[in-house]
Parts: sequence; structure tokens; C-alpha cells
Amino acid sequence: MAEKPTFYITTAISYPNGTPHIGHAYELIATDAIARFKRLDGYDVFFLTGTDEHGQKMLQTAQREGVPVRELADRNAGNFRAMGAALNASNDDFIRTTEERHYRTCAEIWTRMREAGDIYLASYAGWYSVRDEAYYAENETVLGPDGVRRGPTGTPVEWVEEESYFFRLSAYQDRLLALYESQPDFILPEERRNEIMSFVRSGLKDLSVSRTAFSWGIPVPGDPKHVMYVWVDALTNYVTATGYPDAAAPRARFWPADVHIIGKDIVRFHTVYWPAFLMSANWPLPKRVFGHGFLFNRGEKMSKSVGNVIDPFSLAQHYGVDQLRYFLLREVPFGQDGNYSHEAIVARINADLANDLGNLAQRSLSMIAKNLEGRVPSPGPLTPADEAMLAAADALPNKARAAMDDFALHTMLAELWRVVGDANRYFASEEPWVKRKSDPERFGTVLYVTAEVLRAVGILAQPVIPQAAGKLLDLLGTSPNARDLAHVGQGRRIAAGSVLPAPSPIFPRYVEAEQDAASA
Ligand code: ME8
Repeated sequence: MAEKPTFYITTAISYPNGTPHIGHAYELIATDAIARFKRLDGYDVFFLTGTDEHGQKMLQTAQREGVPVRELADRNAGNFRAMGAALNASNDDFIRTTEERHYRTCAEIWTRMREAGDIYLASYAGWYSVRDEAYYAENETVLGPDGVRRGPTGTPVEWVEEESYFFRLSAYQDRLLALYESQPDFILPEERRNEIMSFVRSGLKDLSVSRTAFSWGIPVPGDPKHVMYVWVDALTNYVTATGYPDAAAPRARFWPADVHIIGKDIVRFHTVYWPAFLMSANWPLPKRVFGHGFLFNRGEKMSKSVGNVIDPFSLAQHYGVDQLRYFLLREVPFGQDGNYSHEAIVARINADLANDLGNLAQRSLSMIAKNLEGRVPSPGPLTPADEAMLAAADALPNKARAAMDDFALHTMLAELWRVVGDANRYFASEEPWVKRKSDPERFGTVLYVTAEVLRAVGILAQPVIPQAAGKLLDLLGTSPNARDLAHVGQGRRIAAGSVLPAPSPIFPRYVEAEQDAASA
């Protein structure tokens, strides 16, 4: 059999200077859904996430808390790992930038950039935001009435003056612009690409890439009083995890990455600095960078009724993991900013999951259990309504592929739930409960078609709601090795005569607890 094509996908690596928040959870869930989708579609997937542990921000937080920085990193890296488990993330590796493997790759990329003539020693004098771990030009900063100077993102900046190595970023302006022109989907979505192109067109200055004021970082090869600027170190994690350029490393074949999924605040680092470093090192560039939007919590009521719901652990526990995953990916068009509120989550859970999908499964499977001894019926002659319903289910893989090619997770879910809606209307208008006695053949056909549509929906829903979709497929008797996209469609239908397990609900309704209702 031909080898599967590879697909390498990453999240950003998070600063473990605190516990994970809902923005981290959102990025991980979205990336996980894409990774799972690609696996279902026959790809050999490598999905990476991890923590970005060096730099001044980590150091300052540790000093403020009075703990050694390594202890802070260890503790919170553990929390990020635990979040992955709590959200049912299927990452294949979790990288920490303090690992030995990463020091080696960083030394290698640095040496290659130096050998290319792109690194030189000079001194830096300018503004630095520790919170953003970013250098800002004087004209990007503003002195506020409170006497605090702030960068373009609103974070305070401090004056830095020290010996520093520089990367010749200015030499890459034309090559970067040529990259964006020749690969229009290198930066997604479109509006981020426009922002970056005008930034690069306005001219690039050489970038300070080492620090001497502290030592919490990766030493510069040959000059260990310098540590690498944390973004050189951080971006390189994506290569480290593959083992590239060591061709013998089992995952070296995954480099270059197919896509980095990151937030909109760090697109510049990933689409200007990162490709320039890689061009200098003469290593292949990632194929695409997708900058998703930010998630905000505007609904005050949510925290009143549920407690500390911004914490992804309590959100997942309170609403359910699949419920949270579905809500975030369905509600917010991927790429745009979004909001979450208690009401919006509950509305999605009860309408889309408990009602539309859960009830249809429960009603149809119970009819099979009660009236047909749990055996999938054989279909009689198909009416145009049956054919249309089956055709809608058969079309799902291609529709989903088209949406997922653009990382349009929300569109994929909308297509899927359109079919769920159609199936509910089909079921209601066919009235199988009436035909059970009057027309047993029609009764069997409608239940067969409904079960087959549910099977397709179950397969396609796995990337977003892995547990519930898995349970639905169990209830439909779908074997674990027949749950990929290739098993949807003509010639792959559910087997008539097969005996199904006793049905049980896949999604409970969300019911407000008394005190929630009282405080609402
Ligand atoms: O930026 N909504 O780490 P980080 C959605 N270490 N996404 C959000 C968000 C929000 N409210 N807040 C943050 C870093 N994010 C660097 C990355 S990569 C080589 C180094 C996203 O912990 C943010 O955009 O501040 C980023 O993609 C990720 O969470 C980690 O943010």
C-alpha cells in the first residue's frame, strides 16, 4: 500500500508563567480537531504542542513569586500537560524548550545563520516589552499620563542598552515579500496577510537576537555570556520536535510543518522572523501559518452562576469536554475574535447536541431496539426522500474536506449540522411511529436511512466531539477500524441485520442548578 501523506501541525508553545487560560484551551482544541480530521482522512499526522520556558517574562514571574525559575516552569508545564489531557487533546508530543534536544537544534540553527553571514555583534539601545518579549521602535511607543511608556499592544516597555548579536533581517525584505506573493496562503486568514505585507513593505530593521542582562536562556554558541533572544529559541521548537536535519530521526520527515496554528498577536514573529531565520539557515519553510482570533469573556453572568469558569479545567468539568469543544469551534468562526457566555454554551448544548443530534439518535435507535430486536433493518425500495437524505450524508466528506482545507472548522460543523437538521425533518415527516404497524417495510427503510445518516455524522463529528461521536458509533455497531472518512458513502453502508447494543443517550440536556437559576 502507498505510504500515507504526512501532515505536521503545531500550536504555539505557551509561556508557563501561569496556569493555562481559555485562550490556550481554544487554540489547543482547534488544533486538535484539525489533527484528528487529518488522521481520519488518511494522513500520517504529527501534532505538537508544548511550553516556551525561557526569557525575561518567566524570570521576572519567578522572582516575583520567590521561586526558582525552573520550579515555576516545571509546575506550570505540568498544568499545560494536564490541560491537554482534560480537553482530550491528541497531541503526539509535548515539547519543553528547556529540554536537551532543543538546545542542540537551537545551537545548530544559530550556527547556520552565523555561517550564512547573517549574525553580527553590535550593541542594542532601545525599548523592550517583557510581557510581549518584543523590541519596539521609539515611534511605536507612547508615554502615558501615568509616566509609563507603553508599546503598541499596551504593555509597558523598558529601556535596554547592552552588547547584543543582531540578525540581518533587513536583508530579507524582498525575499519575504516574494514569499507572500508566490504563496498567498502562507499567511492566513487574508487580513493578517495584508497587515504583514504592509509591515514588511515599510522596511525591516536588523533584529537583536541575544541578551546579556540575564542567563535564563540558551547560550549562544561560542559566546556563552549571551543567551539567545527567547523568540529565536521558541520558534525553533517546531524543528526540534521533528529531529530535523538528522535524516535518521524518526520524525525528520515531518519537517517542514504543514501549518502553525497561533493567535493573531504573534503572527509577525511567525511570518516575518521565522521564515527569515529559516531562509538564512537554508532549511525549508512551514507551508502555512494561521492566526486565529482572540476569545473574550464579556458575559459577567457566567462567572456569577458557575464560579471561576475562565479556567478551562472547570469549564470542561462543568459543561463536559465535548460540549466545550463543540461550542468553541461552532460558535466562533475560526480566524475571528469570539465571545463566550454561559447562555451561549447552554443554548448550543441543548439545541444542537442534546436535541438535534442526541434526540434523533435516541429516538431512532430505541425504535430499532424495541421493535426490531435491535437488528438494523433491510431497506425496501428507496423513495426520492430517502435518496436525497443518503446523498446529503454521502456528500459530507468532500464538503468537510473543502472547509478544512481552509481551516474553516465552523463551516465544517455547519455543514454537518445542516444534515442533522435535514435528518430530523426527514424523520418527522416520514413518521416511522405511525408506519410501524401500517407499513413495516417503510418503517424499516426509514430507520435504516436514519441509522446510515447517523453513522456518517458520527464519523465526521469525531474530530470535534470524540467521546460522544465514539459512543454514537458504538451504538450503531460501527467497528473501530471502520470509522475514517473512507468509510462514508455508497458501498460502505451500515450492515442490515447486524445487532446493535442497547441504546443510551449520548448528550444529556444542560439543566440549570437551583443556585445558578437564582443568580441568573
Ligand atoms: O505567545 N484567545 O505564549 P502565550 C485566544 N510563548 N488565543 C489566545 C488568547 C486569547 N484570549 N490569549 C493568548 C506566546 N492566546 C509565546 C508563543 S510560539 C513559538 C511562542 C494564544 O502563552 C496566543 O495568541 O502568551 C498564542 O498563540 C498562544 O495562546 C500562547 O500564548
